[in-house]
Amino acid sequence: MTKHDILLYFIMGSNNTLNNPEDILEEAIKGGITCFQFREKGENALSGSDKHSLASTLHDICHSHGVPFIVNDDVDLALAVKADGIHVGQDDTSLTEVKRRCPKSMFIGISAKTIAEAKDAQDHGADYLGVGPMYSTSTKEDAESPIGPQAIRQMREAGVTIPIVGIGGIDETNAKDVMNAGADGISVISAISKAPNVTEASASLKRRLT
Ligand code: TZP
Ligand code: MG
Repeated sequence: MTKHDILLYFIMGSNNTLNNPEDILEEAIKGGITCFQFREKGENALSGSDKHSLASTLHDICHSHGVPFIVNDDVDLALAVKADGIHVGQDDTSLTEVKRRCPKSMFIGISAKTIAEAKDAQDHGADYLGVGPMYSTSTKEDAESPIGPQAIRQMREAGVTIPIVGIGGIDETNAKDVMNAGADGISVISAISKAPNVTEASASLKRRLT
């Protein structure tokens, strides 16, 4: 995984869109997303074989376009579908346990909110950090209060050098501020999954990043 892979990191589960998630993913890929995370969580989330089946389908779409496919917080599923990566939060499976269970080729992302969490993840070999919420968001039911791009700047000043992607409430109006604070990319759910024109929204966000 390189810093380039997380430039425009799209996250989605079946409950983040009123449309067909396969179509949304195809359209987002056309618009230039560089990475995709399957995050099947919250109200009406799929489970069991339905979750597995959607993961496989979305993985196939990613692979046919050379887009890395990452699974959120489900090591069994990541292993079962041979995902390219796994993303875990601070309260999910520990980094040590994820590393023990997953092949070395699978990259690992960790959510971090504080400098201590970021440094700890870096010291334990995380491949990238998801830092947020940058701004207020209604997408994550249990999201904490926003920490702003300043949190990324402070992590950089404290010696965090691994790739960082900002998350939470990011859209066209604030994406550049997140990059300017030291992020290598942005991750978004609703700015893409709920856009009236998914391809155009993705392309437009990407233009803001460089
Ligand atoms: N983690 C922190 S904020 C968030 C997650 C998964 C939700 C991001 O969704 P949106 O719609 O891009 O604000
Ligand atoms: Mg979590």
